[in-house]
Amino acid sequence: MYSKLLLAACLLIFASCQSGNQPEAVAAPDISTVPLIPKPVLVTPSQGGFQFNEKTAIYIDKASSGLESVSGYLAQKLFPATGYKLEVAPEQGNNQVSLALTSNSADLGDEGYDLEIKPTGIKISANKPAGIFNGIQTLLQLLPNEIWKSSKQDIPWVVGAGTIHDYPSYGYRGAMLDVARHFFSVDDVKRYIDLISSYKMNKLHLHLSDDQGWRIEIKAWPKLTTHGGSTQVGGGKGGFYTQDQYSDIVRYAMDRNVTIIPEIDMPGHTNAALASYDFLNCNNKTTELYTKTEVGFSTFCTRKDTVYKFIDDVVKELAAITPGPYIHLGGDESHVTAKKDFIYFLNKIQSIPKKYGKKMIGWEEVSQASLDSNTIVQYWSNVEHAKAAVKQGAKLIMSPASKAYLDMKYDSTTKLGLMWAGLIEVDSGYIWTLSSRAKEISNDNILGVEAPLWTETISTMNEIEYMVFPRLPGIAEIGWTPDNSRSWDEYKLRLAKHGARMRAMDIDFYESPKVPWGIK
Ligand code: TNX
Repeated sequence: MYSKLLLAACLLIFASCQSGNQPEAVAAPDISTVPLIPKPVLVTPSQGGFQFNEKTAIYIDKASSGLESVSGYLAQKLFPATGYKLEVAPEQGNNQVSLALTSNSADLGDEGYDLEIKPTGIKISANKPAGIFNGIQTLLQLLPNEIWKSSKQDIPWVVGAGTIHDYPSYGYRGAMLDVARHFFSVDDVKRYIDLISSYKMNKLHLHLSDDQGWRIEIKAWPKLTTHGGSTQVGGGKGGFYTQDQYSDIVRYAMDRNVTIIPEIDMPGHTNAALASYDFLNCNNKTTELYTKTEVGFSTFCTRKDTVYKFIDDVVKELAAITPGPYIHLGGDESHVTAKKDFIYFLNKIQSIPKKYGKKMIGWEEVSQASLDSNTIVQYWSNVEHAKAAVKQGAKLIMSPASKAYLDMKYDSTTKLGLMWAGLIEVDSGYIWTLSSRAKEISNDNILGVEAPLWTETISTMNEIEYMVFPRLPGIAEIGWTPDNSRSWDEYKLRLAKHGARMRAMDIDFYESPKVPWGIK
C-alpha cells in the first residue's frame, strides 16, 4: 500500500523520485491543458513528465538522413534560456530527444509528426524533416514560457508526459509581408520568419515591388534598386535586398520549414520600375518616384516586346535565387490597364515562370485571363474572380481581406492600419473557414490560407507585431486544425494563456478586450 502511494506521488511529482541531481520536486503539467496553438489533432496525456538537464542529448536515428538542420535548430532554441548545450549522442539512450524519420502513420503526410514524451526521454518521429520541425515547435510550446527568453533562466525545464499525433489540414499556411511600401531589414524579415514558423506557418510571401519601391537587386536592370528602391511611403530612404541578402533570407527560412515566395507585382503597382526605366512606359518617359498611398494608377506598357524581355530578365534572376516552386507576379488592381491589354499581358507572362521551372501565383484578377494549368490564384476580395479561377481548374490561396488582412484595424480606435475591408477584431479574424466562401469552392480547390500585411501605415517591427499579434496565431490555426475541432469560445482561453508566451517572445501584441487575458 505504502509503495503504491509512493509510486503515485512519484508519478505526479516525478522529479523528486529521480535519482541524482534534481534540486527540487517539480509537478509536470498535464499536456492536454497546455495552450498549444495551432491546436493539435490528438493529444493524449499520461502521468509524470520529462525534465531536461545539462546531460540531455539529441539522438538522430541512424537510418534517418537530412535531420542535421532540425537537430541544430532544436539545440539552438533550447540553449539561451536553459543554458544546456544539447549534443548529438552517438548511441540511443535515456535522457534524449530522439528524432527519427520512421513514422508508420500514413496520415502524417509531409508535415505531420508523432511526439512521445516519457519520463525517460522524448521522441519525435515524422515522414519528413518538416514534420520533425513541427514536432519541435509543439515541444517548445509545451516547455515553460521562459524557453523563449534570450538569457539563462533558473527554472526546472519540465514537459508533461503523453503523446501527440498531429498533422495539418492544409499544406499552404502563409503570411505575406509588404516590404515595398515600407522597407524592412533582413533582421526584421528573419524575426518575422521566426514568429510565423513558431506557429507552424510554412510560407512567407514577400511583396518585393510596388509603386513606392523596388526591393530586390536585379543585376541586368540596376536602376530598379538604385533609383526605384531609394524611397518609400512618406519619403523615407527605402532600401533593397542584394541577391546575397535575399539568399540569406531564403536559407534562414528553409531551415525553419518556410518557403519564400517572391512577388514582383505587374502590370499595375509598377511605378518604382516605371520611374527607373523609360521604355516600360508607353510614352517612353520615366515617371516620378511616388511616396503616397493611392493604388491603381500605374501600368507597364503591355504592347511592347521590350517589356516582356524585361520581365523575362527579372523572373530569370529571381528564379535562380529562389529554390521554392513559386513566383508571384501580382496582377491586382491594374485600374489603368485596358481590360483587353490586361488579358493580353496575363496570357503572355504566364509562360515566363514556367520557362524557369516555377509555378506562377497571381492575385484573383488574373482569373479574367485564360489560366495556364500551373497558375495558382490568390483570392482577396471578389468571390466571382475566385469562382472563375476554380472553373478553369486553378487552385486557390485564400486571403479574404475582411478576415485575413492583418493591416485592417482591430477597432475604430486602432492607430495603425486601414479599414477599407472592415474592422477585424481577434474573434472575427478567427471565426471563419477556408471552404465557406461560395458553394462552388470546396477544399479540393484550396491549397490553404495566407494572411497579408500591407505596410502603407506600418514602418517598424513593433508596429508589424502589433498588427499581426494576436491575429496571426488564429490564421495559423485555421490552416492547421480541422474546422470541426475549432471554436472561438475554446480558442480564446488558449490564446489568453498564450499571452504570457507572447510576452516571453517579446512580441508587442494588441491586448484585445475579446480575449480573457487574466485567466490562469
Ligand atoms: C489592396 S489586396 C491591395 C494592396 C493594398 C491593400 C491595402 C491587393 C492585392 N492589393 O495594394 O496595399 O489593399 O489593404
